[in-house]
Amino acid sequence: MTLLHLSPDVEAALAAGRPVVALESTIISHGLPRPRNHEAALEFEQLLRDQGVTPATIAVLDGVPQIGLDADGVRRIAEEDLAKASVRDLPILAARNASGATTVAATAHLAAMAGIRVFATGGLGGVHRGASETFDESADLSTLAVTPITVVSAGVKSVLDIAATLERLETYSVPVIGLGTTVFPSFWLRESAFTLDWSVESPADVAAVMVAHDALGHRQGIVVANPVPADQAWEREEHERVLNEAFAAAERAGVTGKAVTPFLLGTIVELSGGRSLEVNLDLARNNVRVAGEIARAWAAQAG
Ligand code: PSU
Ligand code: MN
Repeated sequence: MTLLHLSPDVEAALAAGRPVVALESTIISHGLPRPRNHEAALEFEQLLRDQGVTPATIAVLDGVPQIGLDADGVRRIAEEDLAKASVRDLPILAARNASGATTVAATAHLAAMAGIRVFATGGLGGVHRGASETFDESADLSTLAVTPITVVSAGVKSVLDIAATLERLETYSVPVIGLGTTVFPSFWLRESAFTLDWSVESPADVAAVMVAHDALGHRQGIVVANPVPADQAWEREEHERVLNEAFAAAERAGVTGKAVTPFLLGTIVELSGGRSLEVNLDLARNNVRVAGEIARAWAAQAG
């Protein structure tokens, strides 16, 4: 059994202490529609290369966790119907030589195993609305409690229970740091009803927090909340209307469990006539760029 396969680029960059940023594959396989997902996967990688940062898109292919994909690997996560794989699914995929697109949790876990310290995604998973009845809470949170990686996201989607998600991150001692904001963003919108205790002004400030985090012996993740730029955010009223309709559709369709997030995302793209998708892509690009800058600052202080 091959534990991890590092692409030659990623292996060389890590060995030399050059900046590397992990990218997840569930956003490509399940979070974005085809064929835009394939273009997006390639674009996110290119944005990092343009910054002098090595991209490490992570997925499990034929039983082997891949840290960095070649062109065919990127095509596969975009075109094949891959299972959505969280941390608990990894040993099963490995033992059966099966493939899966990794969630934030599984990507963070594998990236940290490979020694990668910075990760860009769109939105973090969290506590679902109604979780006090259903117990539906993403393993993204429990994984970040035990995984030393800095995740850049645009907050969590307003389809989740944001208050409960922030409480859980507090319980797990995962720092949540606003980048240029003291308000927690809600994915398509720059704001939510929740303020943050801590805000920093620059990617270098985040790297400084990472250094202190390590020095204190902390082994948790760090969440960097990076709001979508104002001119790219979704219009608030349209956002409210579409979300309400999507929740109603999920209830009518009887969707539950891990199918909920992909269902809502797909329905929201449809009901918004593609507008939510454009915002999703813009915020993800923005997170990738910021993660690249954090990785550069991190590599600079280490070297
Ligand atoms: N948020 C997004 N797009 C996504 C996801 C979250 O904006 O595609 C995916 C991520 O991979 C995240 C996962 O890790 O959904 C969370 O799913 P669940 O709630 O089933 O853990
Ligand atoms: Mn769930």
